Amino acid sequence: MTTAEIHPEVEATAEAIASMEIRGAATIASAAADALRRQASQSEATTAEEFQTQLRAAAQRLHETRPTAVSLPNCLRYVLGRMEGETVEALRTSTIAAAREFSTRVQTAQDDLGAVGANRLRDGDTVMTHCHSTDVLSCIKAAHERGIELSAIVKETRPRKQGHITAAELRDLGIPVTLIIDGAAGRYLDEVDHVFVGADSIAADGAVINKIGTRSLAVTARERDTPIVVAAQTVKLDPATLSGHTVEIEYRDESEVISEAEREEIGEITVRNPAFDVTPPRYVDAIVTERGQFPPESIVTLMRELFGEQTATPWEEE
Ligand code: RUB
Repeated sequence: MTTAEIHPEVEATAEAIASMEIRGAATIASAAADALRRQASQSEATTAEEFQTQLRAAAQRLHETRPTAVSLPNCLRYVLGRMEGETVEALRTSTIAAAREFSTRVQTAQDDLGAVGANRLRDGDTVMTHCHSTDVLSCIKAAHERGIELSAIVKETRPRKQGHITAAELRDLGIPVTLIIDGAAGRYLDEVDHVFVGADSIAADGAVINKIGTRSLAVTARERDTPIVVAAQTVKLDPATLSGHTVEIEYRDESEVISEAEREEIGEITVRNPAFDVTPPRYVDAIVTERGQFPPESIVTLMRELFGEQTATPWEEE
Protein backbone atom coordinates (compact mmCIF):
# COMPACT_ATOMS: atom_id res chain seq x y z
CA MET A 1 0.00 0.00 0.00
CA THR A 2 1.22 3.42 -0.84
CA THR A 3 1.26 6.10 1.82
CA ALA A 4 0.93 8.89 -0.74
CA GLU A 5 -1.35 11.72 0.20
CA ILE A 6 -4.85 11.44 -1.25
CA HIS A 7 -6.77 14.68 -1.55
CA PRO A 8 -9.83 14.84 0.78
CA GLU A 9 -12.10 15.43 -2.21
CA VAL A 10 -10.87 12.19 -3.80
CA GLU A 11 -11.66 10.40 -0.54
CA ALA A 12 -15.11 12.04 -0.46
CA THR A 13 -15.80 10.99 -4.07
CA ALA A 14 -14.66 7.42 -3.34
CA GLU A 15 -16.98 7.23 -0.33
CA ALA A 16 -19.88 8.65 -2.34
CA ILE A 17 -19.34 6.04 -5.09
CA ALA A 18 -19.11 3.19 -2.57
CA SER A 19 -22.29 4.30 -0.79
CA MET A 20 -24.05 4.83 -4.17
CA GLU A 21 -24.71 8.50 -3.54
CA ILE A 22 -22.86 8.75 -6.86
CA ARG A 23 -24.06 5.86 -9.03
CA GLY A 24 -24.62 4.70 -12.60
CA ALA A 25 -21.65 3.82 -14.80
CA ALA A 26 -21.33 7.10 -16.74
CA THR A 27 -21.80 9.27 -13.65
CA ILE A 28 -19.25 7.22 -11.68
CA ALA A 29 -16.67 7.66 -14.46
CA SER A 30 -17.21 11.42 -14.72
CA ALA A 31 -16.98 11.81 -10.94
CA ALA A 32 -13.71 9.81 -10.94
CA ALA A 33 -12.28 12.06 -13.68
CA ASP A 34 -13.26 15.16 -11.67
CA ALA A 35 -11.63 13.70 -8.56
CA LEU A 36 -8.36 13.01 -10.42
CA ARG A 37 -8.46 16.55 -11.82
CA ARG A 38 -8.79 17.95 -8.28
CA GLN A 39 -5.97 15.73 -7.03
CA ALA A 40 -3.77 17.04 -9.86
CA SER A 41 -4.67 20.70 -9.54
CA GLN A 42 -4.30 20.84 -5.75
CA SER A 43 -1.34 18.53 -5.29
CA GLU A 44 1.49 20.01 -3.24
CA ALA A 45 3.99 17.43 -4.51
CA THR A 46 7.49 18.81 -4.86
CA THR A 47 8.87 16.18 -7.22
CA ALA A 48 7.52 14.57 -10.37
CA GLU A 49 7.80 11.16 -8.74
CA GLU A 50 5.77 12.26 -5.71
CA PHE A 51 3.08 13.72 -7.99
CA GLN A 52 2.79 10.48 -9.96
CA THR A 53 2.65 8.40 -6.77
CA GLN A 54 -0.18 10.59 -5.45
CA LEU A 55 -2.16 10.29 -8.68
CA ARG A 56 -1.75 6.52 -8.73
CA ALA A 57 -2.86 6.30 -5.08
CA ALA A 58 -5.91 8.46 -5.81
CA ALA A 59 -6.81 6.27 -8.79
CA GLN A 60 -6.34 3.13 -6.71
CA ARG A 61 -8.66 4.49 -4.00
CA LEU A 62 -11.32 5.25 -6.64
CA HIS A 63 -10.82 1.86 -8.29
CA GLU A 64 -11.51 -0.12 -5.11
CA THR A 65 -14.99 1.42 -4.59
CA ARG A 66 -17.18 -0.73 -6.87
CA PRO A 67 -16.01 -3.57 -9.10
CA THR A 68 -18.53 -3.96 -11.95
CA ALA A 69 -18.80 -0.73 -13.98
CA VAL A 70 -15.85 -0.83 -16.40
CA SER A 71 -16.29 2.87 -17.10
CA LEU A 72 -14.36 3.43 -13.86
CA PRO A 73 -11.11 1.60 -14.80
CA ASN A 74 -11.49 2.90 -18.37
CA CYS A 75 -11.53 6.44 -16.94
CA LEU A 76 -8.51 5.84 -14.70
CA ARG A 77 -6.61 4.28 -17.62
CA TYR A 78 -7.49 7.22 -19.88
CA VAL A 79 -6.35 9.89 -17.44
CA LEU A 80 -3.24 8.19 -16.01
CA GLY A 81 -2.20 7.06 -19.49
CA ARG A 82 -2.02 10.72 -20.54
CA MET A 83 -0.15 11.97 -17.45
CA GLU A 84 3.09 13.08 -19.13
CA GLY A 85 6.05 15.31 -18.40
CA GLU A 86 9.31 15.62 -16.50
CA THR A 87 8.22 18.27 -14.00
CA VAL A 88 5.35 18.64 -11.52
CA GLU A 89 3.86 21.46 -13.59
CA ALA A 90 4.02 19.48 -16.85
CA LEU A 91 2.45 16.45 -15.16
CA ARG A 92 -0.24 18.64 -13.59
CA THR A 93 -1.13 20.28 -16.92
CA SER A 94 -1.34 17.01 -18.86
CA THR A 95 -3.39 15.26 -16.14
CA ILE A 96 -5.89 18.11 -15.80
CA ALA A 97 -6.28 18.27 -19.60
CA ALA A 98 -6.86 14.49 -19.83
CA ALA A 99 -9.45 14.50 -17.02
CA ARG A 100 -11.35 17.38 -18.65
CA GLU A 101 -11.16 15.67 -22.04
CA PHE A 102 -12.53 12.44 -20.58
CA SER A 103 -15.54 14.17 -18.98
CA THR A 104 -16.29 16.05 -22.20
CA ARG A 105 -16.09 12.80 -24.18
CA VAL A 106 -18.57 11.09 -21.84
CA GLN A 107 -21.02 13.97 -22.20
CA THR A 108 -20.63 14.18 -25.99
CA ALA A 109 -20.92 10.40 -26.35
CA GLN A 110 -24.13 10.43 -24.34
CA ASP A 111 -25.64 13.14 -26.55
CA ASP A 112 -24.53 11.35 -29.73
CA LEU A 113 -25.87 7.94 -28.70
CA GLY A 114 -29.13 9.59 -27.67
CA ALA A 115 -29.60 10.74 -31.26
CA VAL A 116 -28.96 7.17 -32.50
CA GLY A 117 -31.31 5.56 -29.97
CA ALA A 118 -34.04 8.09 -30.74
CA ASN A 119 -34.08 6.90 -34.37
CA ARG A 120 -35.62 3.63 -33.14
CA LEU A 121 -38.60 5.34 -31.56
CA ARG A 122 -41.90 6.24 -33.26
CA ASP A 123 -44.89 8.37 -32.31
CA GLY A 124 -47.11 6.52 -29.83
CA ASP A 125 -44.42 4.02 -28.72
CA THR A 126 -44.26 2.69 -25.17
CA VAL A 127 -40.82 2.03 -23.70
CA MET A 128 -40.07 -0.21 -20.71
CA THR A 129 -37.06 0.70 -18.56
CA HIS A 130 -35.09 -1.04 -15.82
CA CYS A 131 -33.03 0.76 -13.16
CA HIS A 132 -31.82 4.28 -14.00
CA SER A 133 -29.49 4.81 -16.92
CA THR A 134 -28.41 8.25 -18.14
CA ASP A 135 -27.57 6.70 -21.53
CA VAL A 136 -31.14 5.36 -21.83
CA LEU A 137 -32.59 8.67 -20.70
CA SER A 138 -30.55 10.41 -23.40
CA CYS A 139 -32.28 8.29 -26.12
CA ILE A 140 -35.75 8.97 -24.73
CA LYS A 141 -35.02 12.70 -24.27
CA ALA A 142 -33.71 13.02 -27.83
CA ALA A 143 -36.87 11.41 -29.22
CA HIS A 144 -39.04 13.59 -27.00
CA GLU A 145 -37.22 16.72 -28.21
CA ARG A 146 -38.01 15.69 -31.80
CA GLY A 147 -41.68 15.84 -30.86
CA ILE A 148 -42.16 12.04 -30.76
CA GLU A 149 -44.90 11.17 -28.27
CA LEU A 150 -43.87 8.37 -25.96
CA SER A 151 -45.10 6.71 -22.80
CA ALA A 152 -43.05 4.66 -20.36
CA ILE A 153 -43.49 1.62 -18.15
CA VAL A 154 -40.82 1.89 -15.48
CA LYS A 155 -39.68 -1.06 -13.39
CA GLU A 156 -39.19 -0.23 -9.72
CA THR A 157 -35.83 -2.13 -9.62
CA ARG A 158 -35.44 -3.71 -6.23
CA PRO A 159 -33.71 -3.47 -3.86
CA ARG A 160 -32.69 0.20 -4.18
CA LYS A 161 -35.55 1.38 -6.39
CA GLN A 162 -33.51 3.36 -8.92
CA GLY A 163 -36.66 3.10 -11.10
CA HIS A 164 -38.05 5.94 -9.01
CA ILE A 165 -35.29 8.24 -10.35
CA THR A 166 -36.19 7.22 -13.92
CA ALA A 167 -39.90 7.78 -13.22
CA ALA A 168 -39.27 11.28 -11.83
CA GLU A 169 -37.00 12.30 -14.73
CA LEU A 170 -39.45 11.05 -17.39
CA ARG A 171 -42.36 12.70 -15.62
CA ASP A 172 -40.40 15.98 -15.56
CA LEU A 173 -40.12 15.71 -19.36
CA GLY A 174 -43.90 15.36 -19.52
CA ILE A 175 -43.81 11.69 -20.57
CA PRO A 176 -46.67 9.62 -19.05
CA VAL A 177 -45.13 7.06 -16.66
CA THR A 178 -46.55 3.85 -15.22
CA LEU A 179 -44.48 2.47 -12.35
CA ILE A 180 -44.60 -1.31 -11.80
CA ILE A 181 -42.92 -3.76 -9.44
CA ASP A 182 -40.23 -5.89 -11.08
CA GLY A 183 -42.34 -9.04 -11.01
CA ALA A 184 -45.05 -7.36 -13.13
CA ALA A 185 -42.80 -6.83 -16.17
CA GLY A 186 -44.07 -9.92 -18.01
CA ARG A 187 -47.66 -8.85 -17.49
CA TYR A 188 -47.02 -5.48 -19.18
CA LEU A 189 -44.59 -6.47 -21.95
CA ASP A 190 -47.48 -6.95 -24.41
CA GLU A 191 -48.09 -3.20 -24.19
CA VAL A 192 -44.44 -2.33 -24.82
CA ASP A 193 -42.75 -1.54 -28.18
CA HIS A 194 -39.14 -1.46 -26.91
CA VAL A 195 -37.24 -2.39 -23.78
CA PHE A 196 -34.38 0.05 -23.18
CA VAL A 197 -31.67 -0.79 -20.63
CA GLY A 198 -28.23 0.59 -19.87
CA ALA A 199 -24.98 -1.26 -19.19
CA ASP A 200 -22.22 -1.24 -16.61
CA SER A 201 -19.95 -3.36 -18.78
CA ILE A 202 -20.13 -5.06 -22.16
CA ALA A 203 -18.01 -8.13 -22.76
CA ALA A 204 -16.20 -9.02 -25.99
CA ASP A 205 -18.87 -11.62 -26.86
CA GLY A 206 -21.58 -8.95 -26.63
CA ALA A 207 -22.88 -10.05 -23.21
CA VAL A 208 -24.34 -7.14 -21.28
CA ILE A 209 -23.67 -6.66 -17.58
CA ASN A 210 -26.33 -4.44 -16.04
CA LYS A 211 -28.51 -4.06 -12.95
CA ILE A 212 -29.81 -7.34 -11.52
CA GLY A 213 -33.07 -8.27 -13.24
CA THR A 214 -31.94 -7.21 -16.72
CA ARG A 215 -31.42 -10.80 -17.80
CA SER A 216 -34.88 -12.05 -16.84
CA LEU A 217 -36.42 -8.96 -18.44
CA ALA A 218 -34.52 -9.63 -21.67
CA VAL A 219 -35.46 -13.34 -21.72
CA THR A 220 -39.15 -12.53 -21.23
CA ALA A 221 -39.06 -9.73 -23.79
CA ARG A 222 -37.44 -12.03 -26.36
CA GLU A 223 -40.18 -14.59 -25.77
CA ARG A 224 -42.71 -11.85 -26.71
CA ASP A 225 -40.58 -10.57 -29.64
CA THR A 226 -40.24 -7.18 -27.96
CA PRO A 227 -36.90 -5.64 -29.01
CA ILE A 228 -34.28 -5.20 -26.28
CA VAL A 229 -32.03 -2.21 -26.85
CA VAL A 230 -28.94 -1.56 -24.76
CA ALA A 231 -27.91 2.11 -24.65
CA ALA A 232 -24.23 2.19 -23.77
CA GLN A 233 -21.48 4.56 -24.74
CA THR A 234 -18.19 2.91 -25.68
CA VAL A 235 -16.62 3.64 -22.28
CA LYS A 236 -18.76 0.67 -21.12
CA LEU A 237 -16.82 -1.75 -23.35
CA ASP A 238 -14.52 -3.92 -21.26
CA PRO A 239 -11.18 -4.48 -23.06
CA ALA A 240 -10.03 -7.03 -20.45
CA THR A 241 -12.68 -9.45 -21.73
CA LEU A 242 -10.78 -9.61 -25.05
CA SER A 243 -8.14 -11.67 -23.28
CA GLY A 244 -10.55 -13.93 -21.41
CA HIS A 245 -11.07 -11.99 -18.18
CA THR A 246 -14.59 -12.02 -16.79
CA VAL A 247 -16.49 -9.11 -15.26
CA GLU A 248 -16.71 -9.18 -11.47
CA ILE A 249 -20.27 -8.98 -10.18
CA GLU A 250 -20.66 -6.83 -7.10
CA TYR A 251 -22.46 -8.31 -4.08
CA ARG A 252 -23.94 -5.73 -1.74
CA ASP A 253 -24.96 -5.81 1.90
CA GLU A 254 -27.95 -7.94 2.88
CA SER A 255 -29.45 -4.94 4.70
CA GLU A 256 -30.57 -3.68 1.26
CA VAL A 257 -32.80 -6.76 1.02
CA ILE A 258 -33.98 -7.45 4.55
CA SER A 259 -34.10 -5.54 7.84
CA GLU A 260 -32.50 -6.91 10.99
CA ALA A 261 -35.95 -7.33 12.58
CA GLU A 262 -37.28 -9.27 9.56
CA ARG A 263 -34.22 -11.47 9.58
CA GLU A 264 -34.59 -12.29 13.25
CA GLU A 265 -38.25 -13.09 12.72
CA ILE A 266 -37.47 -15.55 9.89
CA GLY A 267 -34.56 -17.28 11.62
CA GLU A 268 -31.35 -18.74 10.17
CA ILE A 269 -31.27 -18.17 6.39
CA THR A 270 -28.79 -17.08 3.76
CA VAL A 271 -29.42 -13.75 2.01
CA ARG A 272 -27.63 -12.94 -1.25
CA ASN A 273 -27.65 -9.56 -2.93
CA PRO A 274 -25.89 -9.50 -6.33
CA ALA A 275 -26.16 -5.98 -7.79
CA PHE A 276 -25.73 -6.98 -11.45
CA ASP A 277 -26.34 -9.86 -13.84
CA VAL A 278 -25.15 -10.97 -17.27
CA THR A 279 -27.49 -10.98 -20.26
CA PRO A 280 -26.17 -13.23 -23.05
CA PRO A 281 -25.95 -11.59 -26.49
CA ARG A 282 -28.68 -13.84 -27.94
CA TYR A 283 -31.28 -11.87 -25.95
CA VAL A 284 -30.07 -8.45 -27.08
CA ASP A 285 -31.31 -6.90 -30.33
CA ALA A 286 -29.00 -3.90 -30.53
CA ILE A 287 -26.33 -2.02 -28.64
CA VAL A 288 -26.68 1.71 -29.26
CA THR A 289 -23.41 3.64 -28.88
CA GLU A 290 -22.11 7.06 -29.91
CA ARG A 291 -20.50 5.28 -32.89
CA GLY A 292 -23.84 3.94 -34.11
CA GLN A 293 -25.94 0.86 -33.48
CA PHE A 294 -24.33 -2.61 -33.34
CA PRO A 295 -25.64 -6.15 -33.12
CA PRO A 296 -24.09 -7.53 -29.91
CA GLU A 297 -22.02 -10.11 -31.80
CA SER A 298 -20.14 -7.38 -33.69
CA ILE A 299 -19.25 -5.22 -30.69
CA VAL A 300 -15.91 -7.01 -30.45
CA THR A 301 -14.75 -5.27 -33.64
CA LEU A 302 -15.46 -1.85 -32.13
CA MET A 303 -13.80 -2.92 -28.88
CA ARG A 304 -10.58 -3.89 -30.68
CA GLU A 305 -10.60 -0.70 -32.72
CA LEU A 306 -11.02 1.55 -29.68
CA PHE A 307 -9.00 -0.22 -27.01
CA GLY A 308 -6.81 -2.85 -28.66
CA GLU A 309 -5.76 -5.38 -26.04
CA GLN A 310 -5.18 -2.55 -23.59
CA THR A 311 -5.71 -3.76 -20.04
CA ALA A 312 -3.02 -1.79 -18.24
CA THR A 313 -3.66 -1.03 -14.56
CA PRO A 314 -1.55 2.11 -14.06
CA TRP A 315 -3.13 2.76 -10.65
CA GLU A 316 -1.32 -0.25 -9.24
CA GLU A 317 2.04 0.32 -7.59
CA GLU A 318 5.08 -0.21 -9.77
C1 RUB B 1 -26.85 1.34 -12.37
C2 RUB B 1 -27.11 0.55 -13.60
C3 RUB B 1 -27.27 1.33 -14.89
C4 RUB B 1 -25.91 1.40 -15.59
C5 RUB B 1 -25.94 2.39 -16.76
O1 RUB B 1 -26.53 0.53 -11.27
O2 RUB B 1 -27.13 -0.66 -13.63
O3 RUB B 1 -28.17 0.69 -15.75
O4 RUB B 1 -24.91 1.83 -14.69
O5 RUB B 1 -26.15 3.70 -16.28
P1 RUB B 1 -26.19 1.21 -9.85
P2 RUB B 1 -25.64 4.97 -17.13
O6 RUB B 1 -27.40 2.03 -9.48
O7 RUB B 1 -25.96 0.05 -8.93
O8 RUB B 1 -24.95 2.05 -10.02
O9 RUB B 1 -26.31 4.85 -18.46
O10 RUB B 1 -26.11 6.17 -16.34
O11 RUB B 1 -24.17 4.89 -17.23
